[in-house]
Amino acid sequence: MTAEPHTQVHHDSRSRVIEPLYAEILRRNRGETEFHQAVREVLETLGPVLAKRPEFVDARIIERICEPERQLIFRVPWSDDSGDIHVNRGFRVEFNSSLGPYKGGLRFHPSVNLGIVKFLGFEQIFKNALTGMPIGGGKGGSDFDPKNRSDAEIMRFCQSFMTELHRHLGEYTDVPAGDIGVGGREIGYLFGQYKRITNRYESGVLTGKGLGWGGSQARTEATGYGCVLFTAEMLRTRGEDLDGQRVAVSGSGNVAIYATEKAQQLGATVVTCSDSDGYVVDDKGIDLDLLKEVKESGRGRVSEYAQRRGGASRFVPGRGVWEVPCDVALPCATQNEITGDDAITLVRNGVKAVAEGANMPTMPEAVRVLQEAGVAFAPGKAANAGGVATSALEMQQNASRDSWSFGYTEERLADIMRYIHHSCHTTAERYGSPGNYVVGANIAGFEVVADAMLAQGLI
Ligand code: NDP
Ligand code: 2IT
Repeated sequence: MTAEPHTQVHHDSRSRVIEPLYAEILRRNRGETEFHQAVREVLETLGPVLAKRPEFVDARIIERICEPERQLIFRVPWSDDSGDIHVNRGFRVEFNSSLGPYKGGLRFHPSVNLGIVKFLGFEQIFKNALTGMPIGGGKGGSDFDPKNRSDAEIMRFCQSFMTELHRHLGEYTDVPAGDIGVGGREIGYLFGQYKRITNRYESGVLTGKGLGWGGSQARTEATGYGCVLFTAEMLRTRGEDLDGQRVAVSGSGNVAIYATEKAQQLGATVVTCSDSDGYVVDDKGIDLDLLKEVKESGRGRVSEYAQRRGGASRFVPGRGVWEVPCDVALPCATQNEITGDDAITLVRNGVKAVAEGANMPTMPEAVRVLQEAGVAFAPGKAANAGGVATSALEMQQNASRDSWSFGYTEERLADIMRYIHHSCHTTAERYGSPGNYVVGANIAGFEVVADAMLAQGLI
C-alpha cells in the first residue's frame, strides 16, 4: 500500500486528500447520482478528522469505506393474479461489516436502482455506528412497485425475492428490515420463505417482525418517535421544547405517522401530511386515528383523509408541504424532497428546526440555506437512527429469547437518541463547528468505523 506520509497531511487535507478521492469515486461509479451526493456530504466534513488522524489516510480508510464489501444484483421473476409474468431486479449492497453483521432495510419502489441502494447503504454505515450498537451497514430492495398489488401478489414477489436473497443472509451475516414499501406484512412473507428454505427458525435474521413471533415492541414506532425525540433534544440546547410548536410533516407512511404521534404527545400541533399526489394542511391538527384508518384501508391516499375530515382540512394536489408555515419541519417521505427554494420559504416562514426522518430528504443547497440562517438541522443518519437502533434491540431480544415491554423498549430508544444527540453535539464542538450536527454526525460515526477498520487489518 502506498500512501501520503504523515507530515504532508495538514489542514488543507480537504482539497489535497478529499477532492482527488471524490473525483475517483465519480469516475468509478458513473451515473449513481444519489450515491455521489451522499459520499460528497460525508467527505466534505472529514477534513479536520483526517488532519488529526493521519493514520486514517495512510490506511486508505476513505477509499475502503466508499467501496462496498459486496454488491448483489439478482433477477426476481413472479407472476401476477392473472398469470402474467413480471421480471424485477433485486439488490443487496453489503457495505461495511466492521461493527457487526450488515444491517439495513429493504426498499420496494419503482425508482430503486443501484445508486439509490448504495446511497442508502453508505448512510447506514455511519448511522449504525452512531447508535453505539454492534451493527454494520447494508441496504437492499427492488424496483418492484407494490402499489395496487393484491396480498397474494405481494406474497409471491416476497417469496421470489427471498428465494435468491436467503443464501446471503444470516443473523451473524446480514439482517434486513423494512424501508419504503416494506412493512410488517412484507417482513412476514420474507421471514416465512427464509424459514422454509433454510429449515431454521432464525429469529434474528430479519427485524420488524410481528409482535407474536419475535418482533420487538416499539420497533414500528421507533423511527418516527426517535426523530421527534432528537428534535426535542436539539430544541432543549436552545432553551425550547416542542410544546405549542407548529410542526409540518411530509409523507404518510411508517415514519411520518409515528413522528406525528410523538410530536402530538409532546404538545405540538402537526398541521400537514403528504404523499406523492400532494399534501394535506389541517390547521386544527392532523387527526391521527383517521389518518391511520385511511392508510390501513383501501388505497390509503391523503386526499381521502381530507375528504373524510371535512372543513378543517384541505388537500393541495401536486405540491410539496414546505410552503406551509411551521416552527419545526420533519421531512419523512423520501430523498431530495426539500429543495433550496423550499428551504428559503421555510426560513422566511420562521422555521427553527428541521430533522430528517427520511434518508437524505434535504438537498445540499437547502442544508446550506438552513444552516446559514441558524436553523437547527439534524441529518437523517442521526435523527432517524432510532429505527435501526430498535432493530438492534430486537436482535438482542431474539438472541436471548426474551421479549421486553413497550415501556422498557421505548426508554432504551429514548436513551439511545439522547446518546446520539450528545455525541453529535460534542463532536461538532470538538472539531470546531459548534451546533453543526452534520459535522458532528459524520465525524462521530466515521471515527468509530475507521478505528474498527484499522484494528481489523487490511480487509
Ligand atoms: P413508507 O413506505 O411507509 O412511506 C413512504 C411515504 O413517503 C409515503 O407517504 C409515500 O407516498 C412517500 N413517498 C415515497 N416515495 C416518494 C416519492 N418518490 N415522492 C413522493 N412521496 C414519496 O416508508 P417509510 O415511512 O418507512 O420511509 C420513509 C423514509 O424514511 C424513507 O426515506 C426511508 O428510507 C426512511 N427511513 C425509514 C425507516 C424505517 O424504519 N421504516 C428508518 C429510517 C429511515 P406514496 O404512498 O404516494 O408513495
Ligand atoms: O434507513 C433505515 O435506517 C431503515 N430503513 C431501518 C433499517 C433497519 O435495519 O431497521
